[in-house]
Amino acid sequence: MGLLIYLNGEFVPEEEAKVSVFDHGYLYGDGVFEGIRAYNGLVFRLKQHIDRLYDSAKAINLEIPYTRDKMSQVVCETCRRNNLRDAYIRLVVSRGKGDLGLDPRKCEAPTVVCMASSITLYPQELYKTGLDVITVPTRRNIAEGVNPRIKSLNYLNNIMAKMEAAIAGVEEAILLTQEGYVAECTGDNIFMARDGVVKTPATHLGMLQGVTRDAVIELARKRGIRVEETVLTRYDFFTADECWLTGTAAELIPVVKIDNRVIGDGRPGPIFAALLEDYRELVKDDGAEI
Ligand code: PXG
Repeated sequence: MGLLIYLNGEFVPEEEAKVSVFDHGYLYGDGVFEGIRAYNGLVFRLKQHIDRLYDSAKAINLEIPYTRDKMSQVVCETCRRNNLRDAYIRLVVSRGKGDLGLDPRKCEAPTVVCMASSITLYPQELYKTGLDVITVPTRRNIAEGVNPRIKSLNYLNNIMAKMEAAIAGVEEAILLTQEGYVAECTGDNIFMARDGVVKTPATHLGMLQGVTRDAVIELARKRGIRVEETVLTRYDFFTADECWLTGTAAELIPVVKIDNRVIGDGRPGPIFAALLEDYRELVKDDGAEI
């Protein structure tokens, strides 16, 4: 059976969930979105995702025509209507239907879509063996352009990086900032551990402030592990004891090779393993009820 999609105030079968070709989300990538996950009837950190959606919209001067409460209800209702207790949820708000010019003022009203489906998990094997990643030529957008803090519908920067990783035959790409500091991966944040200290790039360098990233920082501190949000270079990662990525879909996934340098002993490390366990516990009760 097909999915029921929330589209501008109605639930419609997926074959009928259609958006105008004049929507500026389609024509220009003018819009914002969220990727959210529900575990056993709880939408993980829904408030943080909704807040980030509204912040992204604010940054591009897009007024979402719903209150945050209403938007949260839309997310839960979409799960309910599709009988999903474990789900991957996509919320999309685009500028709406306009004319062929760029001018967002000509767009009638934002298009609001919510989709929820069962999640396709990463192969379990990868959590044991770890990923092989590279740094790619495409740099992360500069903050003075489309700020990477905005989860906008324009993901070409990340898609170019993903292609470069695929060309090199590896699973994921690390994007550097314009200055050459490590920023993040194409759809995940990045962490390292060295001598018992956990480090991750500071968000002011230009990256998405991941909900998973924030949760992992909290979990590490709860364990009494020192966490630094700082400026990190490729060298810091080459010489790390451990490295992992964080994201809604991946949760925490280990990295064992960067630009052909083996990280630590080439196997997922103990801090990663402890934090993944903590995270999997956290998602059991840190969420909004569907
Ligand atoms: N950085 C970027 C650029 C992202 O797009 C993250 C980090 C991790 O953020 P969260 O809040 O999820 O911890 C993201 C979000 C997918 C997919 O289907 C994933 C994202 C975006 C778009 C699609 O895998 N990740």
